[in-house]
Amino acid sequence: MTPHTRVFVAGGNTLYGHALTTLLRTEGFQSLVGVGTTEPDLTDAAATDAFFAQERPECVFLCAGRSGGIGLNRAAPVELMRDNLLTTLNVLASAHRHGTAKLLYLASSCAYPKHAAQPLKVESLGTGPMEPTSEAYSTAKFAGWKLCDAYRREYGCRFVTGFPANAFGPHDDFTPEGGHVIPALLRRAHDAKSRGDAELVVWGTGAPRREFVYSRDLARACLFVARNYEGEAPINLGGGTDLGIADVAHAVAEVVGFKGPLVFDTTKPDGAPLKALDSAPLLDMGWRPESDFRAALNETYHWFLHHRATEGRTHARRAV
Ligand code: GFB
Repeated sequence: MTPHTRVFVAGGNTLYGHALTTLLRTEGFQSLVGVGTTEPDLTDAAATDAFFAQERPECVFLCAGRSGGIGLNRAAPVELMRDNLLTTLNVLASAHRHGTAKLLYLASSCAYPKHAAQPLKVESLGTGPMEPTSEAYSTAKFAGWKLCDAYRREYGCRFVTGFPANAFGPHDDFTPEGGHVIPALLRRAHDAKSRGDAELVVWGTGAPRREFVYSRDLARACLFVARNYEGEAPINLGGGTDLGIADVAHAVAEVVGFKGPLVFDTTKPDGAPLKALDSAPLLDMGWRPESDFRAALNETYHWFLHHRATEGRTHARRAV
């Protein structure tokens, strides 16, 4: 990859996509295609193919496809699965047809078996049932990985799949019902403080643990993999911070300045008990995360404060 490589961040208006586009610009990439409104509707096969025929991207980061937290996965499994299957099918087909040299597909850690040994190794993929609350979406992401693999085996395409840890950061979905735990709690803690609420409601028991990666670190890991990884096996994109949900909620309350007690709503699902990735292959190649969790949480909250006016019109990661 050189600064003149034609790069397409498919799903540029997502959490991952914004972080990647910002990083690529910072790194001096001058030939980004399909940025902003020039990105076609990737659920439309003809529009996607016309875009690839015209722009002929040499490197593609496939971050497209709607996603959301445990609440959205329960509320809209059809929309999430369809959107991810369609965008992935169309982008992979056009990338192959128009000679994209390298493609990194971003799957999801929820595609791992719910009770696989932790930390999660890629070898455990497909060895057991997935977490039911997000099964439709996870199945689409699993299928995306398998399709990348099939293109590699049948046509020799350099299509690599990355499995990110739970990411957070600027441009996330901060809606209280649809967002992932960190943006949703930041929003709810902010609203609770503004209203003077006595307590902050946290979903579930607070006992589950998650590995969190800041979107800026994830973008750096994606670029590192695009530049340096040619393996056939998928690769975990973690190296983040492993935390209990109750601890996350306390950190969020402190960052927002909410002083009241946390109340755990156990009528809401906990989801998988633990999701930590084994990212040794990536770390052994020399990549390292740079962000401090607390500082990243602070930055994310301040981005939210600055952008909350536009929050209703957020990007692909929105409630259906
Ligand atoms: O972030 P989250 O929805 O992702 O939930 P998952 C993580 C944990 O936070 C769960 C708890 O145990 C939730 O019960 N939690 C507490 C909350 N308060 C809240 C809240 O206000 N909102 C949310 N959303 N959670 C997702 C999958 O599962 O992981 C997605 O559903 C995707 O498809 C994503 O794969 C990476 O890790 O549980």
